[in-house]
Amino acid sequence: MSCFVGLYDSFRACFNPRSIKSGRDVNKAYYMDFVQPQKPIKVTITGVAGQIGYALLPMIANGDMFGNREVIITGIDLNIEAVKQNMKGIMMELEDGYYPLLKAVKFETDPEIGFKGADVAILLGAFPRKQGMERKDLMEKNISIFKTMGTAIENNASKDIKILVVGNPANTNCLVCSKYAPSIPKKNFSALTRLDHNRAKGQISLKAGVQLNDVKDVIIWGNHSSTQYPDTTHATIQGKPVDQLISKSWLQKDFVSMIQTRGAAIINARKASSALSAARAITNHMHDWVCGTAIKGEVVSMAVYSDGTEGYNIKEGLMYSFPVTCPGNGTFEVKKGLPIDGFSAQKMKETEQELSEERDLANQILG
Ligand code: NAX
Repeated sequence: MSCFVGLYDSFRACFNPRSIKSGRDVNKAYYMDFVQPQKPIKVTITGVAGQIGYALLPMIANGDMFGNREVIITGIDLNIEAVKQNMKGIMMELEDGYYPLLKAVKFETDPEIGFKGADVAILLGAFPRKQGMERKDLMEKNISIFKTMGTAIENNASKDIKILVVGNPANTNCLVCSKYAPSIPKKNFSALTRLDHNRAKGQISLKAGVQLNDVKDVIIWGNHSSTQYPDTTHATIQGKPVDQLISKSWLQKDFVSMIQTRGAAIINARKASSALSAARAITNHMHDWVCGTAIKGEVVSMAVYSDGTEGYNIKEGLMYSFPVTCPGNGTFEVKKGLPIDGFSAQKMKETEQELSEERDLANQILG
């Protein structure tokens, strides 16, 4: 009998995971080797102590952004006592929130430390427009912030980092940031227009009285500003072209201006800007970019670097919002070959013009 036991033990030693052989904790080893084989994703968020940060952190910690991947979150905000106290409180809440996927959370005030090894960056921190402030003054303040962030990313982050700029003017801030991180490919930078995309889908579904998932292929072109063009000419409801169910004049007038001014309407109602819906859109954007869209080939909107190959006659070197598809390996493809009617072409040019002016102003400030 004892010889059978001995034989069994030696078989077990041959075939069991190295954990057993080396005396490691078997359950932990099983989890690390098989259930959670990938390293945690390091996410750095600037402006984390603001209102979007507060809504966003639980979504990331809960796995809404990266599925069942573990995350390490580093928040960056200003070196001001009240902000630091706020960050301490938020960290305590995350510790108390029972988030098994949250491996670690820390806060920093120095971007050179906060971006060390980052795989993903979400840039919320920006200088807000104050009453009576000139566009040039606002741009100056933000250029200095995004120059600092770009430099810190260049010096410290993973070379494969994915960057999402949210702080306004988001598209041009993103362009400035990319300029100061020249070793990171331009295709790794993006600015948020997913909130506008989600708003557009939401309003079409409400108007038509259908489920959100029934609405497909809405597109946001251009800048995250009041010149953006929410385009429904390729969109469908339950597979039918939208303009078969909703009047073209509503789509071209009321709908376009409603989406363009939705942010201001929320500020009027709430006396604060969008936070919950912004956090949700940031989560959708990053999820789709890193993990892929829920439906293969689904069109979503992302502001990305225009390199002139998109085929929509958009100037090179802008962060312009295009329709994109995300296959799920951390890449995106601009959807090409969509027919553009005269109305759309004009709207796409108007928003391109604004982005072009913002870029020229930024370059003029940078000297
Ligand atoms: P808050 O004012 O609540 O928070 C901003 C935070 O950034 C503050 O905690 C502040 O201390 C911090 N901050 C400022 N300068 C910083 C710096 N240099 N380094 C690190 N932290 C810094 O703004 P919130 O409502 O959270 O919005 C954040 C940004 O998102 C704003 O610029 C806002 O305009 C922009 N938005 C962009 C949207 C988009 O779709 N692209 C939609 C939502 C939002 O309005």
